[in-house]
Amino acid sequence: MPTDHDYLLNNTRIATMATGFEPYGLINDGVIAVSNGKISWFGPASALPATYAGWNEQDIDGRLVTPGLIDCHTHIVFGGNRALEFEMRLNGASYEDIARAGGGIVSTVTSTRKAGLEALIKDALTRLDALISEGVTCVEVKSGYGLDHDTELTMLRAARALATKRNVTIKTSFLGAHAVPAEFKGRADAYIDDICIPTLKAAHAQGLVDAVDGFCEGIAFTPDQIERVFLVAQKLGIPVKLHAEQLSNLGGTQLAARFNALSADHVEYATDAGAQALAKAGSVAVILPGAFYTLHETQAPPIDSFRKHGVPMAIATDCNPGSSPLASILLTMNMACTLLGLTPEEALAGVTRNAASALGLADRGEIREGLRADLAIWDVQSPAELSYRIGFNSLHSRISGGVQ
Ligand code: DI6
Ligand code: FE
Repeated sequence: MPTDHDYLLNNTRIATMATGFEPYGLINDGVIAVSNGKISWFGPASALPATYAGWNEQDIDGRLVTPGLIDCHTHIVFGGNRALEFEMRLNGASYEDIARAGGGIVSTVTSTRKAGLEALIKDALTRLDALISEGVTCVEVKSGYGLDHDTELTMLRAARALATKRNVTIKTSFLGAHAVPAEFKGRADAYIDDICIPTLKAAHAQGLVDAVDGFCEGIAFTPDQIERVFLVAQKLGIPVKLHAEQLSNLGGTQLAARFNALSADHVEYATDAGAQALAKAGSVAVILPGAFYTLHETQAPPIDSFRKHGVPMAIATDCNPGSSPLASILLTMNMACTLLGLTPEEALAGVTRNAASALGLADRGEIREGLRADLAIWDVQSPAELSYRIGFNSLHSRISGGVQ
């Protein structure tokens, strides 16, 4: 017998995003049965089993249903903003110049340390709500603007708190190796050993860490320093991911692959060999068009290599105050297509199936029996419309864990 929480979505077009059923795994005149927060059946109305007779029905009026969207790389917890640096860049300074002059990530660190838990939650909610309004049901949130023991933990607590304020899944990544804080200037190794690693251990002991991330870059940490953090993550049984080859190539992609990373992110300067390494490791390449756009980057990630070697591609907002002040997953999809040449189908897979893989989540990202009922319902005819429009939100409604 169905409970009050069990229902059928009738008269839908379903983009299941199941592989092997391209384009989009489309099913016309479809039905989705939701039971106990999960998808218990989906398919064409003509094949609906008789056991579903008498269930509550909702007529979706022919609208398109997709998996709930997943933003698998964000920094939405932070204090302050960096509009001033936006102005500086437009007056000729580069992102790296600003970082070296003590601005950039380190300036957000100052505002984040001052903010306190409640203000961090309140500010992050404005960005989370923007994502939710576009059908997002799962968001990854990184630390990395504390860079001291207490503030890194506060950031992760703020991220966890978001899931108690909204019907959304939050996955946390510890990004202690994001930048060298001012008090450790010129002493990156000491920062890794004395702050980053002990803080990771403490955060893990408090259940605050779902993955460990790092920034492998000339203005951040060397592959050797990142490796030291990854070895600790490995010992603790926490999966890793990496900001790799964003501004230059230091071999971060290969390093991530050696640790069977969930993902290598940015990857503008990754090579064909890097793509092969990711393919072998089963890691996802996370493409971040918002940072590419904001920094006027001209080197595009090697999309053709990822395709050729079968590396799954996810896309994400990278929502952060410096290189990607972007809280629109739909605009991200459009940018991935228009700036980087992804197809609309790759863009949708990038915020559903492949984004789930980038977070190690096997229970979502497609419309399939047994998966979580995380769904987005759209006022569009074809799935390509989601990537095609600019600055237009066609979300009709959203279901997270079966709850509307
Ligand atoms: N790469 C990025 O794009 C963000 N962090 C990172 O490692 C930028 C963070 C910032 O500029 O505040
Ligand atoms: Fe990032």
